[in-house]
Amino acid sequence: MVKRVAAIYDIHGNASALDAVLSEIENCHVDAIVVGGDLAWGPQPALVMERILSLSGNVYSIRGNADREVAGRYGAEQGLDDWIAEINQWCSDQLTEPQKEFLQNLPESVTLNIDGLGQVLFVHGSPRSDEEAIRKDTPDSEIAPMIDSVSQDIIVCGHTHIQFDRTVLGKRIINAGSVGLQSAARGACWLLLGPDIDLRETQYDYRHAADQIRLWCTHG
Ligand SMILES: [Mn+2]
Repeated sequence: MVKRVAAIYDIHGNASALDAVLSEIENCHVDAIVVGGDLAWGPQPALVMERILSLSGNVYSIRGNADREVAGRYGAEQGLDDWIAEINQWCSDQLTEPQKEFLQNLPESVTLNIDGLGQVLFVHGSPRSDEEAIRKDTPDSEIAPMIDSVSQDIIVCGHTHIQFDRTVLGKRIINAGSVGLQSAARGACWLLLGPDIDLRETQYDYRHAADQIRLWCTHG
């Protein structure tokens, strides 16, 4: 049983957003961090991997679709568009072999028993696929077959980059949102669990972050 857990999903190679969230997490006295997949696909793959791999304490990482694609250098052979293939391969080139092996070998889910909440299942997309989307407005009938073999009462997911908290067929489904590639929010979104469920958004200087990335891309 753990008391408080931070869930950080879809960091997508944004080191500034990750740093902002990690420093806020330090003040929350969590017992564990769940890293919910799609870590490296983005502008700063190596920085993000270094940060994640140097975290101390209980860290449970799960694999997202983009981690699979970066680690495996997915390209046109896998039916991807050219620009996605190019990003996968560029990100892959930024990482060391051990970093890629780490991504490749991550489990697809983790379950934690959290004080006040019980058994919580963490997945990237849906419980049956790392690239299946569950959104705020996905019809219950579409979600039903995705969750019918799940025994836990609470499911935490990501992948679609917008936070929500809804109940479908008796299961509470929470999307942690995205730390680094937000679709709706300005800040870095994540989730604090135990004993409550707290959808968090950490503000950071995204203009400065973008400048840093541009500088780095221009001058290597
Ligand atoms: Mn994803």
